[in-house]
Amino acid sequence: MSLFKHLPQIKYEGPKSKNPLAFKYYDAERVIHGKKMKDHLKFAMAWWHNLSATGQDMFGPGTADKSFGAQPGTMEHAKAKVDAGFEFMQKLGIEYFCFHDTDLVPEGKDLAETNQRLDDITDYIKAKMAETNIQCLWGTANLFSHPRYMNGAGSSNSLDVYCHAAAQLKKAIECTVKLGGSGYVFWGGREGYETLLNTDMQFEQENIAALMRMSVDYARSIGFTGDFYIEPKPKEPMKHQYDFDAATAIGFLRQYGLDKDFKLNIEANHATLAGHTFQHDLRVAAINGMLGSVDANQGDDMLGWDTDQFPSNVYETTLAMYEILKAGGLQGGLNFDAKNRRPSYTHEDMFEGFILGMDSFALGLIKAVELMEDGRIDGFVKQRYASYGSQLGQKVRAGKASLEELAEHAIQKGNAPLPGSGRQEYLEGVINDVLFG
Ligand code: XLS
Ligand code: NI
Ligand code: NI
Repeated sequence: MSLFKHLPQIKYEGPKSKNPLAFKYYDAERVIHGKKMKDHLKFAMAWWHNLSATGQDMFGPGTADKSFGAQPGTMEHAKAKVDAGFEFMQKLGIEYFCFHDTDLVPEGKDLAETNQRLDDITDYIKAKMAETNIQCLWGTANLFSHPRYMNGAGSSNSLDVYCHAAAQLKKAIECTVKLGGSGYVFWGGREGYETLLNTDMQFEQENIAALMRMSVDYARSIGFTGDFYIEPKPKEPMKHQYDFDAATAIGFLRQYGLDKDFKLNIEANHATLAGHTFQHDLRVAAINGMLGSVDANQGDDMLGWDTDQFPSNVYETTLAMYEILKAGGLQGGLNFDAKNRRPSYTHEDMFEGFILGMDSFALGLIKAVELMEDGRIDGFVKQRYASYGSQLGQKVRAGKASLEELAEHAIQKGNAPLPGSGRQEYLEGVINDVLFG
């Protein structure tokens, strides 16, 4: 049964097209910068937003009907979501998906029943994957929604909750391996605290690290060869989350010896909540060799929470793709951890959200390549550090200089002149030129 039969196969029609159900920039097979667009932009559908979320918020119920012809809360509905999801991805030419365990099936009366349901649904998904060229980008466990996780999972004060989380992790890893996922994500969810008055921070962080270590060991023992990712986020739902931003997560991974198995999944809206730009966290991950995957969305500067909007800001997608290209691309992909606004509640809106996001990133890719080919930005940055090209500068760079000889250089000069202008306004003009010129 087709759930989206009133909706067409979404095709590339080019920038002049006014057809809302067509791509203007995303041309999957087009080769750019040495690769097909679809290989630069491994777009993924997030099971939770696209197939499960109805637009419910704190002030009212959902507006979107995601029943797909079945009764929510049943296994028929879980299967209807699979059917809808695969039809949706095929119509958009999306080749990857991401999931939480609890997105796939309604939780049973106990873990054993939930696990049985997960076995059944992953059989069903696997069959669909075999019929299509759609793959699993990454899986994860929802260790934050159920009330038992009110204090987190790895950071919980309760050993029983900690073990329950371990059981969910074990099963979610098994599902990810069964579906051939190339990554496994840890988003901290409620791994943080509300008040230090009741919290032993060190105890909690050690426990989180131990749970990650056990997860890696188990996953490797059943043949998982992909990457684990931490997805940093500074706050929401907790006041203070331990994986605050890329730099904090990297420090944590190194402290606990997890950095060989983990990389980062950088989410745009999480970076901005941490007071950074999206590009900043991409760069921090990249220069530490930890840029793994991306949750592609966008926040709203006026709002202090994770609005998870479909990316529309081409200035941002250009600078993000610039970072990604300069880092040599993504091993992972671009998962649309994004949802329609509550008043955009139709099936057409689901398609138009993805078309917006895919086109925004495709245009960002095109413009980022132009920016690299233009060379003015790169050239300026290179020239800005040119003084280190001197003999002494090279010694500094090689870590072979001493404080005495640098001081001697300074004393001979008498006074250090001002460094050259940063020319930010000129550079911003260059960006405008490449974007709109
Ligand atoms: C929430 C997170 C979540 C993760 C997966 O803010 O973005 O959706 O991506 O658990
Ligand atoms: Ni998020
Ligand atoms: Ni996310």
